[in-house]
Amino acid sequence: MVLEIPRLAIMGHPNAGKSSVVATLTENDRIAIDKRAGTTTESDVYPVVIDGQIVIEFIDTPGFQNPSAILEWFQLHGGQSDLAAAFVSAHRNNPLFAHDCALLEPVAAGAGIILVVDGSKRIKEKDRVEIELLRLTARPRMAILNNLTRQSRHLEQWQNTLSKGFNSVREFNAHRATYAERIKLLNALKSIDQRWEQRLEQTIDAFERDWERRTDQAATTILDLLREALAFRYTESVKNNKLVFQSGRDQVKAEVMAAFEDGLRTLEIKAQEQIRANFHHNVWNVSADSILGRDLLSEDVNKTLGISKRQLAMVGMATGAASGAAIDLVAAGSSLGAAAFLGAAAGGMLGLMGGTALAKLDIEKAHGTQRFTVGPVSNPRFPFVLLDRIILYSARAMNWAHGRQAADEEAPDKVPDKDLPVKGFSEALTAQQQRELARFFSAARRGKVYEREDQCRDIIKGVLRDVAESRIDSRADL
Ligand SMILES: Nc1nc2c(ncn2[C@@H]2O[C@H](COP(=O)(O)OP(=O)(O)O)[C@@H](O)[C@H]2O)c(=O)[nH]1
Ligand SMILES: [Mg+2]
Repeated sequence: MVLEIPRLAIMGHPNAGKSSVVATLTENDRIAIDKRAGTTTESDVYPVVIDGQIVIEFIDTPGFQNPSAILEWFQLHGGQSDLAAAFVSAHRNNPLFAHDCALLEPVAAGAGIILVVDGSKRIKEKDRVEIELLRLTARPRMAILNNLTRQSRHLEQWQNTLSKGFNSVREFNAHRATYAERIKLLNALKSIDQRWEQRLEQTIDAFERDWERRTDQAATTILDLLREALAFRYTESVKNNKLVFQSGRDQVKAEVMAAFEDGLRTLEIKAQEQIRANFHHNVWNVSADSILGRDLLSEDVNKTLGISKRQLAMVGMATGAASGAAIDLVAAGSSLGAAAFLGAAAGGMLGLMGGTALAKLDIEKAHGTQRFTVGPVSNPRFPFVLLDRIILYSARAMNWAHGRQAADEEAPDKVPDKDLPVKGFSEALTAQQQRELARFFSAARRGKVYEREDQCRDIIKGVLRDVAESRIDSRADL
């Protein structure tokens, strides 16, 4: 059976946050927030498309202008079965009512209603008029308290007033709402009107399947990143005549090391772009002082993320030190620990993570040239750091409300950065899970396929699900 697509008109005062609510519900961060003044006379339809099918439509309406004229007419024509439709057909050709018709048109055409109010403001007479006239439309309707300035003084009064005209009244913050809260909102809507139950059920199913698929896709991106980053090497052949003096050799070493590090950074950025697209983000800024704004290879990131020394030692034992921890700082023959070399060349900063070299530098002599190769990563903590960082990024992508957009960083409710998580995610895994990942890492370093990769995928998906449910980052401005 093909059911009609649910359509919901988002109504309310100008500046109540209607467009922000639509942006969050449709995961569309390109909707113009704040641009449409109260004079706009058209409604914009925003469909949600999953698998090429429209599963729900939200209609961003112009704000109410003169609701008392509509209410008066409704009260005079109380006998009509569908007041919104009757109002529109009676006033369609009257320019004086153009705005009111535009406003009621989606409702007249059968849409359900979501009224958005700014719960931080005091209730005015105009609000009561709107509530009453929407009640008279007899459409499935829900009211949303979008608490713009986080004032709770008036919330209870809003709840009481709204519940007179609406079957469901919910707090829903357009800037903070997560996937789970979006689903809860649709579920609440489903239960208020039986006629809508089935179609919304279908919509919710589609949302849930889509989210599951995106979580799986994110896990694929993360596994690919780890595999590619851990197998990554950078090689450059240099003519012997450039290597006669120590300074020439030092320069080449610094260059290949820098190129190697940039290669790792590029792989991370590629994975981040995939994650961002997967969760439909086009505009967002990551604050420079967050752990996501720092350089991947900085000591800050290394200190904050990854697993503890103790855990690392246990994991190292479990994998028979195959992680390569043993080879750092070795400077023998043509093979130099990158840290040892950098200690001399760059003050010991570059290539070091937690006092351990990131990777090994090999120099192979051939006819008239020398081949410098850096990689693969030998630092045993690095894969856990890289994993934690991409999970942190995913957490942000999963939980960052699309209605918030990027320009919001000056907003009064911006959460201070001190709420940043101080630990990585991998540290909270069980020893067995860490060992499983460590085995995958050591296979990846050798460019081998890990036969139990599915277990790693499950571990990563488990972390992503936790992150989406506990909204780890919507509190912290990552
Ligand atoms: N702090 C905060 N600001 C919000 C929230 N929702 C909307 N706003 C801001 O309120 C203003 C009006 O929002 P908009 O969605 O354009 O309202 P509309 O006129 O009803 O469509 C914009 O500056 C938004 O960024 C919210 O949940 N929290
Ligand atoms: Mg708007």
